[in-house]
Amino acid sequence: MFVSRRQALAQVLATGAAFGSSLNPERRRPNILFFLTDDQRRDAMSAYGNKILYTPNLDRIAASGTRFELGFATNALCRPSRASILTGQYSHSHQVLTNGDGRDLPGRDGLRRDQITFPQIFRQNGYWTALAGKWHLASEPGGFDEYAILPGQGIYLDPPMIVNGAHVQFRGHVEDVVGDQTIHMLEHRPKGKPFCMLSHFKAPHREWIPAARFADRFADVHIPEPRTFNDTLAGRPKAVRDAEDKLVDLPDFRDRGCPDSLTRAERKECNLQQLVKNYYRVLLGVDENVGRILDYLQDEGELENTIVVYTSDNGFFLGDHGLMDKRLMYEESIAVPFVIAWPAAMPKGVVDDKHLVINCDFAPTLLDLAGLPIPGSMQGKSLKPLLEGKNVPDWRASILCEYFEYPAVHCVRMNRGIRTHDWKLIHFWQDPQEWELYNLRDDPGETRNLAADPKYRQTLDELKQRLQQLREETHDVDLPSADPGPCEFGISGDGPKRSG
Ligand code: SGN
Repeated sequence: MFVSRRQALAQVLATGAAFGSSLNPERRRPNILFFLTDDQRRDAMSAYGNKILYTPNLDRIAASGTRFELGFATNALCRPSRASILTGQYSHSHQVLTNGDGRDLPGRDGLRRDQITFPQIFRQNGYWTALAGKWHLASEPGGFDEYAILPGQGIYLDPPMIVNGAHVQFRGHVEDVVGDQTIHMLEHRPKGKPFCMLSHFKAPHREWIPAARFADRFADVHIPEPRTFNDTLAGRPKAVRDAEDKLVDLPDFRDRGCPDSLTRAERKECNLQQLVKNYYRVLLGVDENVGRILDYLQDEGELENTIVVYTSDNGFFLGDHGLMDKRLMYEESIAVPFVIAWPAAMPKGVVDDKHLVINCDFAPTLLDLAGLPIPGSMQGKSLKPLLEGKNVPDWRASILCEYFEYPAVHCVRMNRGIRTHDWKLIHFWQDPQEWELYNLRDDPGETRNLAADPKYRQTLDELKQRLQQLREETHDVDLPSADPGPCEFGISGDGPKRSG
């Protein structure tokens, strides 16, 4: 059962009485367990209301802490978002702007080992730090005592990994391997130190290959069409209409149940069924392995004093607006699961649906909760007062999102924008420039672009100004806005779309 903020505050005071001081890090330094998935949208978890996908272990984390309803990636792309999580900075500050695929901006590929990250600071302060799973940040992981990473995107079956610099071949499904590696590292950790363990699953990233034991799940389930499935994209920028991310064109299921003989309408529906079912199946593997890791820590008596985070690098379109993939600034693409629990010291079962929180907030929050100083380079805010159930009247009223990977797979042009509680403004800032404006209260599906409507001129101007302010506050600079020309990467990165 979920509790109100007032009840949460009462819980903090009660916990404080029991433990001496509720969030007093001197009591015993908390461990950190950071779960990160790849492309998991916010509602792909039963605690967030999913009625088809049941994720009891992910929900366990939510039940033992705070689940944020307004948690967002500031860049809906893997590598930049991961860099934001680690550094607490926006993409334009950490400068990991793209995945490095396609024509990248020179010198801006991957995270440098000298960039300040939260694991590095935990390590400098006596923590044992480790990483298992997807890294994708090009460089060798810095700030870890131990690591076992998937090279690049990793693969689903029998994945090779790089273990502390050495190439090792593993057998089995990638989520089980990441679960095993996480537990193995925790078992062999130096027991006299607190730990900071990052467990980064590959799922539910493309190409959605589930472990054999989940292959038949949802076979008899009909996946309902999302409310914007048949969005014609009328009134939307050419940049949106031209993006190579239309679900009907997804070729992945041609040999997995959606043959070429289908009509376009049939293929779109077939792709929806196959995509969502397989996306959910690979998440069942994550849920099970998260459960194993939590059980291990519980048996060890460590779970109570471990701060557990569960989140994803970005969201994903599952047929919304007729699309797949992410990169655009619509809700499904930027909204992520955002859960933080510290059973020994923080209120349990809290739902925060008021505060806008972002991936840059994780690093300062974890440092703050552990009583460590937050470096000035970090641009996110500590969520500690929110987690304590305190009222923070001057909390941020808008967030900045950005995207820079063009031309590249899916051909989504560079864009940036801001989201407030009620509005969203999106700017495709390279020539020819285009704008989108949505009223999220009246039009939560983001289908009516109001940018050219004279009635909303004042709102548009105010939001433009606020976007500019946010950029200035976070030291963003203008990049060349010349038309970058056509994109020929297509929906699979191998040229213009293949289906007719
Ligand atoms: C691959 C995928 C794309 C996906 C990018 C980025 N194609 O290129 O669909 O957008 O990764 O994903 S695939 O056929 O090669 O899987 S990200 O998670 O790294 O941002």
